[in-house]
Amino acid sequence: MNMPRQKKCAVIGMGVTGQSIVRFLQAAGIRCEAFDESAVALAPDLSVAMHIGTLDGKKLLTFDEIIVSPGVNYHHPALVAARAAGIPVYGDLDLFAAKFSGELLAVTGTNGKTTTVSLIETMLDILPGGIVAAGNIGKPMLSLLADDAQPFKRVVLELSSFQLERAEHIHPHWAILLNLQPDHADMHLDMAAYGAAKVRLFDHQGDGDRALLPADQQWNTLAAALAERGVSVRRFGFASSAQVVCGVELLANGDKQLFWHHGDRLQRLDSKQILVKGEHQYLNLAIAAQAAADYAITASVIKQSLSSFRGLPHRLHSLGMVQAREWYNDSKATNPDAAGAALNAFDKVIWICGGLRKELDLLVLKDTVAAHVALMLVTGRDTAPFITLAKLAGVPVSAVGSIEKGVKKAAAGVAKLPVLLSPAAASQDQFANYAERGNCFAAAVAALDVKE
Ligand code: UMA
Repeated sequence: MNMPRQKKCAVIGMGVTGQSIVRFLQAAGIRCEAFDESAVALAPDLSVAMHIGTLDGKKLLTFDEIIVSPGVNYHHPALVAARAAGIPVYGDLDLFAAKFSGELLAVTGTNGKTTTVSLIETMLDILPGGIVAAGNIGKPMLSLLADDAQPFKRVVLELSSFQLERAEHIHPHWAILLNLQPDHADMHLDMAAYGAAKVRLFDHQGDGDRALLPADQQWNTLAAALAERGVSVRRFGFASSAQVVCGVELLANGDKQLFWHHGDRLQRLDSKQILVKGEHQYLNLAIAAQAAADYAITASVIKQSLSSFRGLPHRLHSLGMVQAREWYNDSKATNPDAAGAALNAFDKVIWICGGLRKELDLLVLKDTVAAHVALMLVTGRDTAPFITLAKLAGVPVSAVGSIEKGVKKAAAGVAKLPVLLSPAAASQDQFANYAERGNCFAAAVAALDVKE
């Protein structure tokens, strides 16, 4: 993007993204002012004119361009009005895409993004020039462009629907849509708009680029359109075929096997050699393996990386044996599909759930809960829909209020059964974010072991 020096930009939201945008613009000599609807603490070395309080639509109309953090709703009336007045309103992804000239890999989807991106980063880092991960994973992408003298050669971006929704120019050489499941109903107009945001990832792909899509039929039209443009389109899923190049297969003896392709050669790894739990995690690992194979990482390095991967905190992460049962922190499961995937990884489990439901339909979990849950302990604000779910699934349930009380009650549950925190809801009714909730759970579990 060519920015004339005299233009003036408004930067909306001063979290980590907003601050990285201000730094980027100032380094390019572009004037900017910052807006945030709450009081914020800026990094000590950052100096910018700040406007705190409800976004002032009239004031925003005095700027040439508006750059919006992902957590600020793109449909905020002040931003809608600015767009209607012809002012470009976009996010950090467009600024990044306009400047970054290296190899770009990008991962989107409702669930599994961070695990997949982390593993891709681990495996591709051994290539000359390495790779760095940024985006929704936590590191603002513009922070990678700070040093012009030593540009990154390769970047893998984790992209949320919010980042994609407000971007026009993203063009990854290697791109994947992991899945599309109901979530973020509070920020997108509807499910169709959420899906449309995700597939913007592929809008500018063409000859020589690579796209990986789920094997489900619903993606056939997109796959055909991309193939028509010369994109190498592959699919992933739960059975290998000519089209399905990577995924997870169920063997006749009930075991599961991860598979991916090195060129034409099929590679396999038995799930018994994997430390993480859950079919959904196996799938993320197989996809990361496919990315690594596409970038010519050897099969032995890939297998070693997958076998030694212990998983990421808050994602079906074992906290070990405490009081003769295993405890799992899956606090990142902020929607029903993510929680369902975790529940499916157990034969029977004591399930701690609940939080801010974001208007998502919990009843999709009815059969999974009936099959895998021995006791449901509901925490958080929106208890009623969880209790309805338990009743329809025929599972004993108790509303416990806090995570700490849930842990104490679970510790007294049926002997030896594992305990899973997998909320199926957002955390902001009681916590700043899912990580704080997961840490609270881990601390409560650790406290069980302290002798009084
Ligand atoms: N703010 C407003 N008005 C609003 C909303 C927010 O003024 O309506 C202000 C807040 O007061 C705050 C600032 O905006 O000061 C926060 O901006 P932000 O929410 O965009 O947060 P950042 O700190 O910039 O973090 C963002 C991503 N956050 C969101 O998308 C909500 C981080 O993803 C990401 O790691 C980071 O950029 C770097 O790229 C977090 C996330 O929860 C992990 N993502 C969602 C998810 O994974 O489900 C999408």
